[in-house]
Amino acid sequence: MIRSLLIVFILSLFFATSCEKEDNVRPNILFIMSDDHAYQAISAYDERLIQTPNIDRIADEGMLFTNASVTNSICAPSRAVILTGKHSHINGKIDNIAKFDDSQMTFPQLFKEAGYQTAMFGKLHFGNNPKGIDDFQILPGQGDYINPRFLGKDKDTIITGYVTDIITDLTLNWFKNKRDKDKPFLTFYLHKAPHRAWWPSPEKFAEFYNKEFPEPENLYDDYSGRGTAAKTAEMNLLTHMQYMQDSKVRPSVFENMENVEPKIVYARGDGTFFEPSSNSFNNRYGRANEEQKKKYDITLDKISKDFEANWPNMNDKEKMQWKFQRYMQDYLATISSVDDNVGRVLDYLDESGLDENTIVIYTSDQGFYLGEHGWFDKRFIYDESFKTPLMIKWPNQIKPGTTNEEMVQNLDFAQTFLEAAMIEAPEDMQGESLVPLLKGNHNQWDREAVYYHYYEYPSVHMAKRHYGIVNKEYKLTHFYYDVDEWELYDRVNDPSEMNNVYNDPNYKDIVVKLTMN
Ligand code: SGN
Ligand code: CA
Repeated sequence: MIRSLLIVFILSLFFATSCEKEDNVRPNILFIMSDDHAYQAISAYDERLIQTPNIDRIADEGMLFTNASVTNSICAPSRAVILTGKHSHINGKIDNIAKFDDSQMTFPQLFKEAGYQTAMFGKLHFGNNPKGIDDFQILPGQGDYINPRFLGKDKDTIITGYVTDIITDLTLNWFKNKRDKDKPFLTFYLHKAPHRAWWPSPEKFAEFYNKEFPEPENLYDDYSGRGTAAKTAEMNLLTHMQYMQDSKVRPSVFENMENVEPKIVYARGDGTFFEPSSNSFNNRYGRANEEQKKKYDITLDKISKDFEANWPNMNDKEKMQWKFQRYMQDYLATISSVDDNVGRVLDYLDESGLDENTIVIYTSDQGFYLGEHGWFDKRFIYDESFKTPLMIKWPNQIKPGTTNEEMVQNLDFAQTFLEAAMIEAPEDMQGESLVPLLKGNHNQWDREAVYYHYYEYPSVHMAKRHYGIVNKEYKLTHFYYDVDEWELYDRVNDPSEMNNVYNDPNYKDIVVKLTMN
């Protein structure tokens, strides 16, 4: 009797310690996501526009995915796909307007149930009470760059300063002062930058003004090789980008000038229309206090002066060039702040020793056009907005400095994190865990193609509804709703997607094969 009691006692001790151990073993997860961050603007992918040494650290110490994509290239739907592990037509958040049904399962809830502590800081885009999150401070909707308002679990606050710095301060404060050190964490660190209208901090605004950036080869694209959707989209720099709200020419400048802004009426998703007005400048700049305004004014004055002096003599090509440079200066300036701040968080993980057992992910809710095809914005299945940056570091599991070319998607994130944390994923999630790829077991990965579907039309930027299938060699897409047009791109021979070869007899077999898939 005494002997068997002793055995039970020893066994229970063994299980108690091994369970405790297990909790130190389960990895922490830090999910970093920016809003509209093009892979062309991360030096780990492309060094032509900007150096991002801190974001690159994640790739240097981990794995860089060169073929990562989204299932639906628009903000809130992408976030819903990430949280649910389900395509838009299943999770219901098909566009920025549809309501997110928060009675459905999202992966943070599973982490919380499994004993993880969960936190979220920055831009979520929908809802004001993310499920399964213990502690949060999130921007309402799109949020503001300057002196932003945050929704907290208990109260709302307006915090003075620049949004990218503040989101980082909140995240670091949570790590240092609020985190329960006995539990593993799942932390969302979600930047608003570099979303339109690309307001940098005053310091970066000044630093990037006057820098000159190389133009993409197809900046002056006339869309002749494409269908109606590319021709009618309202996201061209020359015809749809606004001097006042985007290029930041002061509203007062326009009082003495006529017919400057391209005439544009934006459609809202609910079928109503609006014209961009000086409010779009004033509401943003107007958030700054006097001290902040003084700093912004130095660069704003230079922009307006340059515009007033030169615009009347510019031809269309020069206007395009002027807008492209202004766009890149501000867009990249906001990214420079993101990079500095990601560096602060990575430094903290290193200094605290947390880095050793923390998976760090850097991604964006989708890609973005930086003048390719003459465009800004996203939405289309064409590469710059279909693809998204993705890099993951996981010490002792991922070989540092590796590159992966598989067709992975944001749909895969939930199952990846669940497997890494040894939590069972629900059967109805639709992605694939990336853990085998992260661990170098490529033979366990057999995906050949991915599915894409964009729904938000008619709406701002007027990108028509379409769905498609993409593999490493081809992209087949169908534009529908108010058109019925098919497009096929040869991704190997025409990587910039300038020529639709759907009707080219040489590609007949490919079309048949992809349509049957
Ligand atoms: C705003 C922007 C658009 C952008 C949408 C959606 N206009 O309407 O350019 O496409 O958000 O962006 S702005 O004048 O308000 O800047 S998303 O990232 O939220 O999907
Ligand atoms: Ca976005």
